Amino acid sequence: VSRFKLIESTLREGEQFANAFFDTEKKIAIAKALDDFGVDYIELTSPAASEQSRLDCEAICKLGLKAKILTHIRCHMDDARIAVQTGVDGVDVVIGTSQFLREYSHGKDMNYIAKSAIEVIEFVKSHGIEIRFSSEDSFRSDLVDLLNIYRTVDKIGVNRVGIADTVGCANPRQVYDLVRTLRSVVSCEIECHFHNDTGCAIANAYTALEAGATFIDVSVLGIGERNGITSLGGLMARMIAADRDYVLSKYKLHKLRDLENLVADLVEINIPFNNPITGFCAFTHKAGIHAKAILANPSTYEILDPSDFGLTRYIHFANRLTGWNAIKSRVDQLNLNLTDAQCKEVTAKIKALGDIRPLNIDDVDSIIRQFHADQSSEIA
Ligand code: HCA
Ligand code: CU
Repeated sequence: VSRFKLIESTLREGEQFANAFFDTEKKIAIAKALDDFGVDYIELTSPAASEQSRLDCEAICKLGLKAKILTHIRCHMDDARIAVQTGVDGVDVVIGTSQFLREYSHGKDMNYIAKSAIEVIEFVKSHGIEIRFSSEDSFRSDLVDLLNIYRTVDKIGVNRVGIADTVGCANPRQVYDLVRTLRSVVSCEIECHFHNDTGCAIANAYTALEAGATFIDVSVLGIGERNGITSLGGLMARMIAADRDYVLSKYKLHKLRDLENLVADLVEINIPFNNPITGFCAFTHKAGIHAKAILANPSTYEILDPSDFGLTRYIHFANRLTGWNAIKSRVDQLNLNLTDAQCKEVTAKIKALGDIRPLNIDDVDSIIRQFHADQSSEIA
């Protein structure tokens, strides 16, 4: 799973998010931030989509970023001719192969799909740039049809073939089976694209890597059609838990939060509370039992180390689930001196008030300070 690469699609799939409208300046800001983070590829909206999309694609190609620039087109010569003129490093071609898309979208049969795929691929290759061929709605496509088309394009020579779970229906076992089968059929690299309608987008991406895929499509915060795709941050969380050294060596994880904030601001959303890594409580420990162990050794209750992302953990001590170890650490922070027995006593007072109403930090600090003052005056 470790040697994976990212195809970052905030500027393509992400533009299909309900709230997204990126003008040229915003696209450039996002592209630079993604490049700075270290993504391998940046995928852009088709230059055939609109005149401004074409101009923006050209502008981003001229930035001289380290990341390779791709654009995403329909499997059609009209689109391909425009794409190869933009200065991109590669083209991602997609065509629907499921019964649904063949009937209700483009209306073409598998022979026509194969013919146009060959034409488009040979044309793009003749311009000396990378080419990926992907089927849309792969998991609801006929397996024999799918393998035939992938075998055909692999023979002509493509850099990657792609599998797309366009409707988010796939589960990890189906992903494993399809990628494994495809791995035995083609010699090129395999890229995967997962929508998150049933909450499997990160798990499916991980499983695809286990089965032999090497490229994963992501977007910042997962933005995309409907509820989006595998999120960049979520995949980073999953992958750092699997191979920390590789992930740390490749991506500037300290920039994740700023990158997410940039995109969240541009599309006017908040970072979800339960977002991997950057959700506001992702490194907050609350129950007394957890706080005690975290203070002794953070790995007891943390699979991710917040400092890998330039973040810090937080021990939530102002609540009735707190314990005396958490309170003792607060006492230390306040620079006060209490024995363990006294800490236990003051913790009981805090918990008693916490049973009556929600507590804030000031409540706890006042109780501690009052208790401390009482102890000192008793001694005096
Ligand atoms: C879409 C297309 C796509 C393409 C994925 C790919 C999908 O329906 O908007 O090129 O691999 O989800 O099928 O995003
Ligand atoms: Cu998609």
